[in-house]
Amino acid sequence: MNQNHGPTCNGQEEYWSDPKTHEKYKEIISTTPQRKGIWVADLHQHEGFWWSAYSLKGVLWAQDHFMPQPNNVILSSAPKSGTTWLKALSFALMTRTHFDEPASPLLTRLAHDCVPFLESEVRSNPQNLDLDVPLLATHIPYTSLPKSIIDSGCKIVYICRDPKDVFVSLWHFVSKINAKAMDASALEDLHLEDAFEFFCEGYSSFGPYWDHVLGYWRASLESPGKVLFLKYEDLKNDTISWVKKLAQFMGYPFSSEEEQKGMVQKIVNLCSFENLSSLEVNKSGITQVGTNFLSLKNSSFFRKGEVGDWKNHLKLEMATRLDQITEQKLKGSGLTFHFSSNA
Ligand code: PAP
Repeated sequence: MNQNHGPTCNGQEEYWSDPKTHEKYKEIISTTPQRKGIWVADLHQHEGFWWSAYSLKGVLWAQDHFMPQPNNVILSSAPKSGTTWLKALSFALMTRTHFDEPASPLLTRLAHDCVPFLESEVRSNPQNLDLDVPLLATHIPYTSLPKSIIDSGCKIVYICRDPKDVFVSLWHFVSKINAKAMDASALEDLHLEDAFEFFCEGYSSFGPYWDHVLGYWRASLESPGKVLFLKYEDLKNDTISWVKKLAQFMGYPFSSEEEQKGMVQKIVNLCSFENLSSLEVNKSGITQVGTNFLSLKNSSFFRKGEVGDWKNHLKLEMATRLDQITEQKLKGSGLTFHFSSNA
């Protein structure tokens, strides 16, 4: 256990696979365009997106080997869009008949430790998939998802967020990791202005952000029964209604008896930022990314949990620029973010 509870990286990935496969992926990655971006290590371009080498190995593995169960529900997002919240809500919804609320694992485990990521925890050890709670998460863009997922009957829930808040959240998160972790070449401070340029240009982990969002948006229009598209802000504004929609979509609808007993509100309360961020496990615990790759403070997944915190960090011209990029990228798609930089 890391005594100072700072983020660490021992650089050792644990492989489920044989050394030959590992070498093959290393070879593929070594031929990709590579550059600095918003992440603690260089990013690699593959299939139109920028990835850390670690995540890219994860997606290559998933594309080659992952076979979902038909009842799997995939929780998808670009980083810092609301993944932790969506994981907590979905886990609480699925397990509400197994656990009485006081005994929910969410009270003693970080949401990330309840729902594994495909490209890290599942890739490290496919047994990390809990067959009783068929949830798994991913940051993989829609167009790079394993064909086995696309062709399956699995449902996908996607959450996105105002890019301005995503950027601010991401910058804080990466700055915290940068402080101590990873290799020496990645130890430089990441200034807000530089990070902002990277984000606008799409050089962020799993970026460009807008392309990530649009891939799932289009899929949700084409297959609304397969892909549920959520916005963090909607979930914040009307959590009860969206949690009911989520439950219905995942195939775990609330019965009228549950509704009468206040079960929806109980789940909303359990998974609220205020509740989760105040739990001991989320204040002082540590989580491992992959089996043993990177350890992070659980508290780094809970910062403010607000809509519009960008106002405290971005100059007006930065906000306006991001809004313009958003407008331009989403033009004609039917998707909008009604969050003006003057709000
Ligand atoms: P990840 O992609 O690394 O898993 P993710 O959970 O998507 O991160 O995003 C973290 C953001 O969600 C943080 O936003 P902030 O930096 O603007 O504060 C975090 O505070 C917020 N968050 C975490 N849990 C909740 C929750 N239960 N309700 C609302 N927001 C939450």
